[in-house]
Amino acid sequence: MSILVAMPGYDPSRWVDALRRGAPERPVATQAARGDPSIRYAVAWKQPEGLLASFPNLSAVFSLGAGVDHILRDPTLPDVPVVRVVADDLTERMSEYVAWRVLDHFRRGMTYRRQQARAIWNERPQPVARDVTVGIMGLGVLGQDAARKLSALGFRIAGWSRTAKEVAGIATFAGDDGLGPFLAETDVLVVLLPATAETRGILSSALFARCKRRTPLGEAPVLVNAGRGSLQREADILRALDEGRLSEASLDVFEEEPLPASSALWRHPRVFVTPHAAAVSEPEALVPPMLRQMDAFERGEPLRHLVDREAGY
Ligand code: NDP
Ligand code: OXD
Repeated sequence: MSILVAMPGYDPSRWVDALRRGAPERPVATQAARGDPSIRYAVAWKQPEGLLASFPNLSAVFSLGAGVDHILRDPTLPDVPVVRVVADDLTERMSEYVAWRVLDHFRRGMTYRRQQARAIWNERPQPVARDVTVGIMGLGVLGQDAARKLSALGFRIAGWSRTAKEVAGIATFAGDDGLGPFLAETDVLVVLLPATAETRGILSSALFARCKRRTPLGEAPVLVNAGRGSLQREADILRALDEGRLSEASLDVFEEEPLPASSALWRHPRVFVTPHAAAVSEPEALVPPMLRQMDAFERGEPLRHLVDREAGY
């Protein structure tokens, strides 16, 4: 009944310690010999291709994050359940990031920081939140929580998802047909989509061309992407900023991570970069529910927060 922690390139010690503290009876390994029959569960982040397929008694894979693209990209992934993170701790962290970035753009933080650097005293027009619509792409666990919190701050909220939904207080749109009307409402575009074959490259020139030209802030919409880097075409974002299709952007995720030093995004005056840090996975918060799931699974209960491998999230 051993647990393998597979997160190459990252320090696994806090995960291993939390697992050992929470379940001293379960052996925890960071390096398992390929084919080790004692491995029953894998706790994974970007596991090497082929590794999980080698364990004959693997029963389930637990993602270290809410996203699972890093697990599903392995073409040899065995046909076992994949569980993703759904946890208040991670959700709250993401909503903090989203509220921070939306408020900073909305209250003209970038402009005022530039002005301060040059001792410029120049008050800018400021709309109120009730006149501004935040459009959230991805109305799942994270999107809906961010929507509730932004709504409490007074913003109007529009949400876009793959399947139609009704969410109190939110104007909802779904699928290809809903995208145009959703963008027509949106002043600040917040992206909390998973990386799938369908969402790859969605943040492109074609989408920016369908966005509003002017918002209550007087300029083109703002983009905030904390979903995944594969959603965005970075050359298109830079072009949209320079051509006035986007006014500003906050990006937490990138086509290549770490973002290469040569990327123009680092230096663009209207881009705010964070290093995939919007909502970190904290072992102290995430390991206890993982262990409870393992115990429940062994009692014959179904696993929760399972990934739909067909849909890719
Ligand atoms: P969920 O699975 O709960 O929600 C995903 C949402 O995206 C759903 O509303 C889903 O639609 C929608 N969606 C998926 N595919 C499409 C599509 N083709 N068109 C339109 N909508 C689509 O995921 P979470 O909210 O928990 O997490 C979202 C993502 O956030 C993760 O996958 C991960 O990539 C990212 N993330 C980033 C972090 C960071 O630190 N930057 C931290 C944590 C997560 P439907 O409701 O119809 O299924
Ligand atoms: C996640 C992430 O998917 O941190 O949870 O990116």
